[in-house]
Amino acid sequence: SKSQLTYGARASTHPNPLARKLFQVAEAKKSNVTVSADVTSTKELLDLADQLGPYIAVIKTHIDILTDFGPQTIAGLQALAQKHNFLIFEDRKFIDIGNTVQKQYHGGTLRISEWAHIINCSILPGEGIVEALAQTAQAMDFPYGADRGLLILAEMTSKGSLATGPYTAASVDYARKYPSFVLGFVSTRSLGEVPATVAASADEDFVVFTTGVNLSSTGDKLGQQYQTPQSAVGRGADFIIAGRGIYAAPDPQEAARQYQQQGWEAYVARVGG
Ligand code: BMP
Repeated sequence: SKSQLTYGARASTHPNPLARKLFQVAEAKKSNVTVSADVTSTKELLDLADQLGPYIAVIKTHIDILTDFGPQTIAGLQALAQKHNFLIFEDRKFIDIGNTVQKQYHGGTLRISEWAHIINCSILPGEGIVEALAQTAQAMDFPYGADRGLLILAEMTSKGSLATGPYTAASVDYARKYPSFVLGFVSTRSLGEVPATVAASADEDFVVFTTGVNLSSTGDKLGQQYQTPQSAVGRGADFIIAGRGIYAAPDPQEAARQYQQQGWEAYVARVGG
């Protein structure tokens, strides 16, 4: 699998422009950290993005938990993404019929397609959800169409998750059918070994984002289950996603630095550095 290759090598050969950009950012900043900035006001979100910006490759938002979302939220995030060279991932988890998700992705109150480089979806509705979101991205004016990508939520970290077995295998099938829009997966491990129906192409290189990463806890009271950066990267994570482990730490900047260092060391070990 391509996970033995360096980010730099994957950046130079990947067919998808946004995947190339992701790997370039990781390489340039020596960071595979995505911070899950699950705070509830624009000020907290922007302060966190500015403070942690130097140490992260991607910021993951739940934009609908903000109490004061507005144009200033987006303008602020975009300016900080430029300033610190990180990408924006809106964790909206689209899950509906094609006609509805197109309206949720493009326009509406949140205008997600205008600012989120990366989005994700559940495949419970079937293959049509991937096709619908891909259509919306492709219809956007240059340069946005080329700068948008989807992660399929192929597994979940919560206790008793039903996203397993044939569901996870179908996620791989859909990713293989829409390679120009699907960057890869949100999953707890690389999915190369999953018995999917659609065969892999020779240049297949899915990007794996792994949530549920925490250095000091094994879970929460609501069923969250954690693994460490070492474990996640060892199992195939290209980008490790940490929320409370970073933003709820006594010193979030110091925590981000620590996750960056550990995530990077695990990556270097994986590629044989
Ligand atoms: P924390 O590290 O604080 O547990 O946050 C995890 C983040 O990742 C949350 O934003 C959650 O919505 C998201 N997430 C997850 O925890 N497990 C999944 O399977 C998928 C997710 O998107």
